[in-house]
Amino acid sequence: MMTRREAIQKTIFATAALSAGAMTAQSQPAPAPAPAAAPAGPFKLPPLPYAYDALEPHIDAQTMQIHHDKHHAAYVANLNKAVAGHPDLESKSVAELLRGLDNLPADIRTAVRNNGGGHLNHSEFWPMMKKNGGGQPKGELAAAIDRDFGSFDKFKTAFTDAATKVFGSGWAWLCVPGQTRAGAPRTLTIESTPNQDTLITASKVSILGIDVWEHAYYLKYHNVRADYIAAFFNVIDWDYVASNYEV
Ligand code: MN3
Repeated sequence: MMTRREAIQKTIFATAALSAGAMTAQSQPAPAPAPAAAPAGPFKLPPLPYAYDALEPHIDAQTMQIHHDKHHAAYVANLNKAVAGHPDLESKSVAELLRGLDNLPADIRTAVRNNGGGHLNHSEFWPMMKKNGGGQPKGELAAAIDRDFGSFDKFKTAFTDAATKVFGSGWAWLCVPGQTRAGAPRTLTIESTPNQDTLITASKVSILGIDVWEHAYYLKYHNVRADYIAAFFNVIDWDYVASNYEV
């Protein structure tokens, strides 16, 4: 079963694919992403919802191209490899596979954890950014950030701190509880996960995340993760993040 949020994201990815196609048809200066070969298997690489250079100068086009077309594509290909020959698993969503990790055959559990997690994390990550992003959220999310962190600046400091402190490769996230009673406050928290682990089994839903693997920033920022984190705030699509909060 897909959750409502997963269903909405599916629609967003599909819409993004259409608009990326539409941009190509017009005279868009930068080529829209066109992954070379669709990987064999049930899992597909979602198209980047903007051109490779859309996030320049904050995140460079070459990093985006390699990150999406090589790294994300590899997670998808390796996830397909892992479930090949398991018809019962091939029909599940990546979220269902990750929720049921403990029930998977032991010989593919780690591959699904790493590559399924990589596929899900990156699929969530791309639409959290946009050309001319940045600024601050509005509306319900802005009020929740003030309520739970004190101010936007205090949130920014806490999120930056969490992203800075991820040891090695991983992610920092702004989250809401996975399930709350109707009418209960949906308290925002900041979490981090190592490697390609997700929050899917932690009863948390990530509404914003930053990839702090070196592959996300090394070409432009080298070892200076702090500069990449600061730049990331210039590309956040707060309307999209707010829509994640309001789901
Ligand atoms: Mn990555």
